[in-house]
Amino acid sequence: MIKRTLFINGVETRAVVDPQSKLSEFLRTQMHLTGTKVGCNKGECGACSVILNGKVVRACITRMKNVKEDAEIITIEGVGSRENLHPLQLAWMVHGAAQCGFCTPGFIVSAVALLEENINPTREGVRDWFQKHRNLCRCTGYIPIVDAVMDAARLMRGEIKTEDIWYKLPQGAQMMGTAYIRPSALAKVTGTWDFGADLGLQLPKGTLHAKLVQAEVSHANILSIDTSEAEKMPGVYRVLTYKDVPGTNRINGLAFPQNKGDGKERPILCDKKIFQYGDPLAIVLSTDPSIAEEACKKVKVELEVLPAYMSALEAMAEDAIEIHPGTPNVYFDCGVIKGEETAPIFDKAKYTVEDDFYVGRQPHMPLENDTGFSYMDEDGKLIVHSKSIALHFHHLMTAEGIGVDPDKYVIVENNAGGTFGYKFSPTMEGLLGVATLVTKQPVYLEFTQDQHFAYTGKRSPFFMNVKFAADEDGKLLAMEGDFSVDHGPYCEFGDLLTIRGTQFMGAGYNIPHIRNHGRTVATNHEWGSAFRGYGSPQSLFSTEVLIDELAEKMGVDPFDLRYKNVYRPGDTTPQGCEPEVFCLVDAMDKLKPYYVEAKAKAAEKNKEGGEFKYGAGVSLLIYGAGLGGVDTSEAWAEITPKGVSVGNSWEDHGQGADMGTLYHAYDALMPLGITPEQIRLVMNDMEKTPNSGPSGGSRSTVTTGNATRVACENLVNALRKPDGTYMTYDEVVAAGLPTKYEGKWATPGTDQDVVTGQGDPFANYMYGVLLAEVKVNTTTGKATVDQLTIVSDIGKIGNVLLVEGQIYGGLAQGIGLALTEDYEDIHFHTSFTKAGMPQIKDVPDNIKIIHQETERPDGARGASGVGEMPLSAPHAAIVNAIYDACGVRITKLPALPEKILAGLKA
Ligand code: MCN
Ligand code: FES
Ligand code: FES
Repeated sequence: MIKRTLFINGVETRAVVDPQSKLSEFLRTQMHLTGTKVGCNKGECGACSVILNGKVVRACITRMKNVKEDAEIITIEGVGSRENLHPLQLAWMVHGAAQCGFCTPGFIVSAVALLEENINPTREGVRDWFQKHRNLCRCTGYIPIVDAVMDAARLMRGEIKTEDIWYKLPQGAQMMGTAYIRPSALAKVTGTWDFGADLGLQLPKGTLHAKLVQAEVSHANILSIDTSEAEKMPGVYRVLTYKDVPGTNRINGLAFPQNKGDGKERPILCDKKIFQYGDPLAIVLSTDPSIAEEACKKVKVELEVLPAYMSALEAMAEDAIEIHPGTPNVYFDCGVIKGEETAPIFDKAKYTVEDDFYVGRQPHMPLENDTGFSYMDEDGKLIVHSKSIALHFHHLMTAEGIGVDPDKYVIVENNAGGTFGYKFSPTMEGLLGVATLVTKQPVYLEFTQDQHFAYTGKRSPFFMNVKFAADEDGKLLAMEGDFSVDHGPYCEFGDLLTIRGTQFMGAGYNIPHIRNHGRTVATNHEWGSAFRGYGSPQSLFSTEVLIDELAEKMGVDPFDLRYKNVYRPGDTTPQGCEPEVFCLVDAMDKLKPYYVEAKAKAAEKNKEGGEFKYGAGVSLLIYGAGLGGVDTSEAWAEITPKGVSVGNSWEDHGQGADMGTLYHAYDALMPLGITPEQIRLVMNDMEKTPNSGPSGGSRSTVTTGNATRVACENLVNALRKPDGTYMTYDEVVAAGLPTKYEGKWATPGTDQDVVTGQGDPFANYMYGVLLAEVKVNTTTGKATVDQLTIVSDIGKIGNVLLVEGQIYGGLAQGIGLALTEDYEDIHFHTSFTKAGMPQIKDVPDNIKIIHQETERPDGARGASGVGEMPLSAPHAAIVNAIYDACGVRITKLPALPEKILAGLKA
């Protein structure tokens, strides 16, 4: 131990610390300053940034022995308070620069040091600073963050005042369509928004820490698991294996009836087999996490290692054994049969084009690792807190496996530091549930970054072969497709994902005749979970690159070829139904001048010669809002003495469910004349909030937004008096009327037929057209995105900050998907850097968003969703631009420098 006198946020403190401990641990656990977050815990993300003696340091890689006597430390708690915000905190709120908010304290602290050094930085100077200090953000695409720093600097220089930038809702105005600041922003910028690990530190004394024994091979039969040594270790409370699980020990993957398996192949704790690297084999429990960790090493596992099939193609080989004995590795098939037989059309068509495509295992990389905890409440209910974005699904999927009475089981969503879809699957709910149900003790479990990479789902790779046939004018006549989806060993939502392939290959264009066939394949790679875009980034990549190939073959401009074929009245989607609106022609008209300019600019620069080649590429961006078929949601509204409480389970990854709920509620409650501050949001606790469905499929605005509006309207209608005024809370109670009213919503739509793919699955779609401008270094092969211009049409905008934040963030993830991101190598792709997450300088500061607001008939007051559209196909525009620049056609992502270089050499 060492003794240190420290000045923390200006307060002199005497601390006794382990010299080997980390500054982040000291601040969080000893000083209870949990505003400092820990993400990677490896020095790569900047979430833990603090100022130490005037310099920004990453507290997770700063050992206490290196924190000198009398050191001055500033954490987010010392930057500003709720009552007295620092200009940076204020500007962060105004610009919507905190989405999930996990990176926010680190960024703000880092920016404080920047502005202390230079109060008048350029935008590029700000970007250089965050690059140098490794501040990563996965949500915002960085642009709102730079905007916030620039405005904070102006505030500090006295050039503008708070009133100039602070959004104030005009009296009597509706909130929808404004830049109203989200309710959680204040807590996020002050470091008081508690995530799972922060709540974990506040759990009662005696809480057990769970550590996992996990598989280190990808496929094996389990011969034995011996926990005796581990159990003998002093301080170990209990070691649990499959034998201790009270329930069926299976997660219910909610398989489609056409699935050849029963969907119950994922064990909570492995019993007979290991199906993938990272599978959990035992849970060690101790009040001391380091003892639990040590004891894990003492658990002996005897295995018979089996061949591991690390791709769909390997698992489909004739001699491959069944990963789940009794269920074929190819366990689900679906397709599209639209119009006439395509073979004769291909025979006769003037132009045909065919290619193979691959979009791989993009990792989600939220800054916050998976974290949760569980306990029995005083009524004997099992309560699990996690990052679930599908509370009611996960309840259904895990209750039987854990062995808990569904009526005595509740899931609560903790504030989440981003999920991007990985938490559409249960991760630790089963493990926590079993640990608490067996021991009756509170249990806390947090994944390290390595565990997070190893035991959370990834984007499922698609292997695709696609063909287009077109007439002499370039009108598309037919499409044929064949694709295999590598979904890892667990089928959860893999069938639905494969159906998405049939919905988005060729989407956006009128293709009268289609034959498409997709199959879902079990492999031993990481299990596939939802990832923002869910099937569209894979599908659209194939057709959005293929259309460029067709244009090249025809000798026409790819923009013009798209323009000729995009949906117009009378046209139909691959599902054979009319799109709900026809907005792509207008969107392309808006983008055209930018495209022409970009092409001219690139040609000009290319004429100058040199190492770099410049190019421009385009793609359509499309996603359907909803789960497919009829999609339902529920909410409630209740009058209280203080105003109105509004309840729903609009799970928040960071996208802004709080703000979405607030504007839907406020506008519906306007007749009551209440202020936004009088609306209390009660969200994401199954004990209190109804089944609003998951926050996936960009469905929540349409479904839960509407359910929330209906609940509030029902309340308003119930309170209306004959003279047109409204009852107060006291009057309602005195009249003996109910105070609480439900709202329900169901989208129209029909499930599509699994074999023919025909139906009308989505009430509405989100559309975009994207222009990417890139440069390629012909010496290194490295491609860089210089500029992006998007025309976005998501119907009516709910909140400008949310929508633009979603678009910037989605596009930034698209840059990663296009150029760097991967989780193919389970032993290498295990950190943000190695897995290719874009830093600020990898994302251009130049992203232009042009809004087109075509009202959606079945939207939420004209709005569709937005979350997934910007990640549906930006990588296709980028890859098309790479081809335009240097003639290298990348069809298998990511477009790493070595692939481009090999293409250049060839
Ligand atoms: N919104 C709006 N106006 C519209 C549509 C939406 O203001 N016309 C706002 C909504 O209020 C919400 C956000 O935009 O705050 C996204 O809304 P919507 O598209 O309806 O999607 P969901 O709320 O269902 O969010 C889920 C979606 C998905 S599926 C993934 S994955 C995703 C995403 O949103 N993961 C995210 N965005 C994310 N953003 C962050 N920061 N972190 C994630 O993990
Ligand atoms: Fe410290 Fe990531 S850099 S948590
Ligand atoms: Fe930056 Fe979520 S707001 S990581």
